[in-house]
Amino acid sequence: MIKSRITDLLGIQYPVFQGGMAWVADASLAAAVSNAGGLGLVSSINAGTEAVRAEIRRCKQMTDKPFGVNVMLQAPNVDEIAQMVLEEGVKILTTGAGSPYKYMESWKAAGIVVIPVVASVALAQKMQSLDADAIIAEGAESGGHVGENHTMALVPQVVDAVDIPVVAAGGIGDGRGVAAAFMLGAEGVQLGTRFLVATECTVHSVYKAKVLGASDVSTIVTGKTLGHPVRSLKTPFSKAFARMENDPNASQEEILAFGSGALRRAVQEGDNMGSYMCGEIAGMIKAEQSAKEIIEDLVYGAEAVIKDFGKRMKNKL
Ligand code: TUI
Repeated sequence: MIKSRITDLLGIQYPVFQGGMAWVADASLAAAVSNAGGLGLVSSINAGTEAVRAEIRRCKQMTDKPFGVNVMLQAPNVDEIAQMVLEEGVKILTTGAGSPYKYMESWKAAGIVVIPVVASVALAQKMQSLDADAIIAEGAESGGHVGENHTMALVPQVVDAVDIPVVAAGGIGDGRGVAAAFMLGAEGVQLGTRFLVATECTVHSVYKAKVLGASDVSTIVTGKTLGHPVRSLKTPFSKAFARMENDPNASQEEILAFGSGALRRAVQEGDNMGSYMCGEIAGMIKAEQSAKEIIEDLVYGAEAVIKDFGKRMKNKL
């Protein structure tokens, strides 16, 4: 059984987090992951602050295990969300897409365990100095908003730069990825894409079908020209977006308007002109499974490859 400072810090059975995916990570998914022994996360990107509050309350009803909330720092209502999580007595927070420095003092004073997602060593060190309890180092293999470094290079550099525990994210799809993350020095893992096809994940069936049908070359990063790179499945929408952002005649306003609401359209409507955010490991996912089956496959799969390692090598180490 893989235990680490992360399982101790959070009081969870397995060091496996479900990414707090925008519009996707609702109470249904988060509670299922927490009930299965991992850490479920409710996304703060939903139909407004009150909708997120309702999901947090629903999650409390659905599990008595620890769960957290992901605060997306580029959301227009982020100040409201930062206050609402205090009002709701949320015990664990992750943050994404920026620096949560503005909120750290109030969250820590309330006794919240704060685990920022970082995409660089510099931000990891800054977060440690602001009293973060752990760090999620997310490589650019992940779906959604991405940084520049990839997991294999990012995780060991962050591990060397901080003393707090590091959770690896981006490019992890099965037990082999979990084992590799631990070899790089991580003490936990976070996965989004694999949980997109969990039975308890409420995304549109078209979204799940697209992820299940994906291969290793099915994703594309768009939005670099806007300073907001996003990895998603190659679809008529993402290809049109890529063309538009490289078209000198298209204005920033036009491009932003074209992208506006696209993730929600994919998640809720299965719209072909939606944005199907998805990580590079999609090609590995072949079946819809319950959150419990996914977590057990990850944890026992990791243990199996670690135990088998000696047998697969030609020489004894
Ligand atoms: O946040 C994410 N992934 C996301 S958020 C999101 S919401 C959305 N995006 C576009 C359209 C509609 C909705 C979708 N995916 N992952 C965590 C993450 N954070 N990855 C990378 C980073 C990051 C990058 C730079 C964190 C901090 C950072 O720091 C910059 C700075 O301010 O120093």
